[in-house]
Amino acid sequence: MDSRIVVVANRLPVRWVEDRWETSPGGLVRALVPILEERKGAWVGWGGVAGETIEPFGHAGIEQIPVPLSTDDIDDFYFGFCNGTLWPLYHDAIASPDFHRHWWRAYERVNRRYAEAVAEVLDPEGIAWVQDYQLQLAPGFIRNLVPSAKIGFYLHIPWPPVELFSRLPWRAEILRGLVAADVVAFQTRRSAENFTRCVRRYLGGVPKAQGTIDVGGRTVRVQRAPIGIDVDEFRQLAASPEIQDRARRLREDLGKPEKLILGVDRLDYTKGIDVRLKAVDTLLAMSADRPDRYAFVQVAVPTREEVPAYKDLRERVEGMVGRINGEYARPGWSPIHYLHRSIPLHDLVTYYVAADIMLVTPLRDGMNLVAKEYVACRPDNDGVLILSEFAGAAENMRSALLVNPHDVDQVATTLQNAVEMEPEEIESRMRSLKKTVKREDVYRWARVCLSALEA
Ligand code: ADQ
Repeated sequence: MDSRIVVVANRLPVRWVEDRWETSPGGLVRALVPILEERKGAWVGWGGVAGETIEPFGHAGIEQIPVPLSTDDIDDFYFGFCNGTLWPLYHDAIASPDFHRHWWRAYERVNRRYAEAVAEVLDPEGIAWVQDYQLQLAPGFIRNLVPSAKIGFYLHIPWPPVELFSRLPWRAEILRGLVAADVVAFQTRRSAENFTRCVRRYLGGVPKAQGTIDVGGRTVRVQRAPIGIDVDEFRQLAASPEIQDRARRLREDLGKPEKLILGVDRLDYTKGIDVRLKAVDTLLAMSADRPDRYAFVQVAVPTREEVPAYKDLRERVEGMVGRINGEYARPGWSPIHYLHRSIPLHDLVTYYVAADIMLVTPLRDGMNLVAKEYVACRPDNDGVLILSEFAGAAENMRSALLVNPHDVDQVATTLQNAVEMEPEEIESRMRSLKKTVKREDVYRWARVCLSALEA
């Protein structure tokens, strides 16, 4: 019989809505739920309310094991070490990472707590699959508690180059935590290579053929497994008459622009939203005779607002939106429509369907699912994707218009090219992008990762 799988992630795949638990939206959860149901799996993660202890419960055929986090844990572990140290460090130090010993102690303490919760439910030969940068010490702690388990780790964000990773005062501890896993997997080849170099430099690991590395008397597999989306879900929604109709009305509400340009992101400094606004500003300046040919919609989901760098970014972005609109708007028309909120899936897909050009310009991104969602929402093979070469998605989505987001002039010129692109070129690029997105969907990702663990 297949052994039981325990997924470990910062959050549970459910959220408390009014008076009951609901499965959280998102492709990752949808891809894993059927696998976990079939294998009588469990999911270990935080329940979402600080200071609350929740007993394990069943939901969607999965045993849900909540890990309690106090307000101090949230401050020092989540906002502190995870999002004040690791997030900026792993994203090319775009913002300066802060190093605090009390944050690190909280990271250790909380990782140990997750591992202990896993050990409670993991069979001796079972599979533990640990997700993301919040839990890099968990594989090591789980290994100590359940030595014969199969342990996998997946990093959703980039693994930085060795020169940047070296700054971390606890670099060896983090690496030791990770190499206790049997398989350590990344979004891109580049991340996998960076990680291998770090293990070699700081733990004396010896890389072997076929993506493995010998370290501490064990062989660890280092895998590349790019994450994807549930393509059919987006495709079906996008093709539905209701959404098509809503998209038409949205364009009318926006003043029937010739070209509707879209950005959709968490309001995060890694996403390059400010770069995008500068490029749109430049495009408007280049079309001074008829700027009202364009409308730019930016949907920005509030995120980590307790972290100072995120507050600064919000002020900067909103200041730019105000300045650009102030310069170009006329009664009844303004170039930028800025929505600072999370929107329901139907609305998101309506924006994807309505947009002629999708601008995805992160300064660094593990993968970027927004780029894939846009492609899946183009049933007629129209629409142009402009994609940063620093997003993991760029490794395979070569038919997008690739840009260096640090080069505002290049982004603006590329926007201009997208505006003028012939329909034949648009179609052939989109067809090729669709093939890639379809091939590397989230179900394949889950299969690839789990079969490596079961090998
Ligand atoms: P994120 O940094 O959150 O994910 P991304 O991959 O783009 O980035 O995923 C964002 C998700 O949020 C998408 O599914 C998108 O539809 C949704 N979303 C964005 N804006 C929204 C809005 N305004 N309203 C509602 N939904 C919105 C991290 C890494 C990425 C990696 C993913 C998955 O940073 O690099 O691709 O994990 O591994």
